[in-house]
Amino acid sequence: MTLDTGLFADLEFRGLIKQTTDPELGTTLGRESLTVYVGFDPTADSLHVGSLLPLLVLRRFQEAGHRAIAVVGGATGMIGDPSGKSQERSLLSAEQLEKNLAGITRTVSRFLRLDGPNPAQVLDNAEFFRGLSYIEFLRDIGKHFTINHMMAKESVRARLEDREHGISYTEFSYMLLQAYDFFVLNQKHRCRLQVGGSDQWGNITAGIELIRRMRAHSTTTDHPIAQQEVFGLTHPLVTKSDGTKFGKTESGAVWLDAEKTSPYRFYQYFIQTPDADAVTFLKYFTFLPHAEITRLEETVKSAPERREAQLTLARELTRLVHGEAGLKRAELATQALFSTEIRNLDEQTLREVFQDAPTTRLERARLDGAGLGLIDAVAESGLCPSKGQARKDIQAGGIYVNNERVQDPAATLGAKDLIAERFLVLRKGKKTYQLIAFE
Ligand code: 383
Repeated sequence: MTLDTGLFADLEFRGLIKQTTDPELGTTLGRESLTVYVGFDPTADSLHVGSLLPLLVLRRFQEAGHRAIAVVGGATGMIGDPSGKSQERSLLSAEQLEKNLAGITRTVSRFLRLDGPNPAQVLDNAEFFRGLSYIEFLRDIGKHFTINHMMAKESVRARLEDREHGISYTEFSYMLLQAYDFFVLNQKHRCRLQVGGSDQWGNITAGIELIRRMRAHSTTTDHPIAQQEVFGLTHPLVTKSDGTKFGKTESGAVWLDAEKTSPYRFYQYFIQTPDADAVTFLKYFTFLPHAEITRLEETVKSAPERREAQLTLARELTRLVHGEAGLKRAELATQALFSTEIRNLDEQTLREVFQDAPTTRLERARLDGAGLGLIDAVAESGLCPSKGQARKDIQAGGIYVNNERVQDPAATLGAKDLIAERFLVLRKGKKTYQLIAFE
């Protein structure tokens, strides 16, 4: 596989480089194929969009001809990384960990190419610790760290200063585990670069220090990579200009698994990206050529109302994460939200689209005979506060049934109006929705 010498410049253009341990990293990456790794702890059963950034960085390395390794933290997940956390974590049960590990292994694997030329590898660091006793670890690894040095790392320092919460010996030791991973990967897989978010800087540099010391103390000098430099690279943590946390919505995190966050929800999240972040996110999360990103940057300035940058971002990312079919579904659902195409949605999609809309349950028998009066439906669902108000709003043309305006206050609703055989969508004005479910 030929090496793409433009990788480092591409990462720079995309704003993906926060810190490097050596300014010469770019030169090295342009000269030789390195093995690079990123680690993911099994804190949940899937990854959320925050972890997509390092995952895509890893993929950029792979596509540029470097060897990619994703490490899943079967061992480190048992401890919990204190980096960036203001409080001690609660330990996960063995059962939960196993489930999470399977989940994130599956998710990670979806974003890297595991076959063909230059395949990526997914390794569990529980393997690195198998058979290593506590006494051995303290003697061989712990001896290379001074407490003084460990205490100066940002992740630990913040918690040491907070007397109320403090930090347990367990979490304090976390950085040694991650450092040991890098050492093992360097020895066994010739890994020479660790990438992570800027919260990982302390752990990454601890690994580099450990590798140097282990080499200095090693009696075997004939190891083929014993003298080769090892590097660290961090990317910025994703933040949003409006102060909200990236990847969080009112209904929870935005996950990379369709069962946890539907393609529609995922798409909607990115459609709502503020103008000020649209270009940053296009750079971070898409593989679009630089010229196209620059063109979209212009459109944010010249025609922000068209939201072309957001549309492109949502489309590219939904396709990347949920495939062409997932994107289609998300786009159809989005169009249906404002058009009479809503009648063609299936129950699952309808529920997704109206997840946050209030739902009223009515008896199915209400649709029989002469049918359900529109005024009654509008008032009973709470869309209008009273029947009088309902009549006024209907006459004024502000009420829609399945996105179709109905101006006759005497209108009735029957089985023929149902979507997916049991729903009606009432709307008042531009975007106040009410779902009625008949049962
Ligand atoms: C474990 C073993 C290693 C190397 C890394 C790890 C995991 C690492 C960690 N990472 C975060 C996580 O797992 O806790 N100690 O939730 C996040 N990462 C990536 C990225 C990020 C970091 O998975 O900044 C955001 O996603 O590095 O917070 O040998």
